Amino acid sequence: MKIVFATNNKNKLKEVQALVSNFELLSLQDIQCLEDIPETSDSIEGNSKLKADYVTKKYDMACFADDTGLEINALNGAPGVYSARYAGPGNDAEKNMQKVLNELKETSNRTAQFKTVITLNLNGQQHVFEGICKGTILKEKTGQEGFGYDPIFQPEGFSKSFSEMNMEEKGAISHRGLAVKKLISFLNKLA
Ligand code: ITT
Repeated sequence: MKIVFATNNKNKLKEVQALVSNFELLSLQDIQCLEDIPETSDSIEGNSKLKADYVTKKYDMACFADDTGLEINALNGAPGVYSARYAGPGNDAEKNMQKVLNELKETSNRTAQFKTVITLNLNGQQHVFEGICKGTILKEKTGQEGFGYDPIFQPEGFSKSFSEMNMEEKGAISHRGLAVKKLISFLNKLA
């Protein structure tokens, strides 16, 4: 079975590719979808659906999309759905992390969670899978791996950041890893 993963984020594509073996993953490049897919919803769930629906409507293909946000408790769930553009347009990870670190300077509650919502469109039906990874925001960036907010996020039960983990370690416990495992187990039941 061939399924499009509707993402322009190469890191996400790599992470999911490493977890999937029971179906063939097509990227947006593979189907020549080179435009920016609008993410205009005010929720993570909504943007996940918008991205999957865009591809299914335009290309009539089975497709899933991932929308992810970092929710920080002391910031009332921000940056949340605005995680990519928290410090302004351009999806600048350095600026986004700096903004978070500045905002938490005076705060002792550094608890947070990553939330991924995957929407799958398959055979005219829509299915939703969620993954949550709880943790804390570190006081400074640590590690070289990963992307986005990984250098400042330490998952619960670990004493290192996501950026100090390799892709397999992160995938085993991460928000995306958990959501993708639910997706895979759903697809396995259909086979
Ligand atoms: P697509 O919409 O094309 O999939 P995106 O980068 O815009 O890619 P999202 O809107 O889902 O993806 O994610 C928002 C931002 O959240 C993303 O740009 C990263 O900065 C951050 N992010 C997402 N997943 C992450 C992860 O696993 N680790 C660290 N940061 C992550």
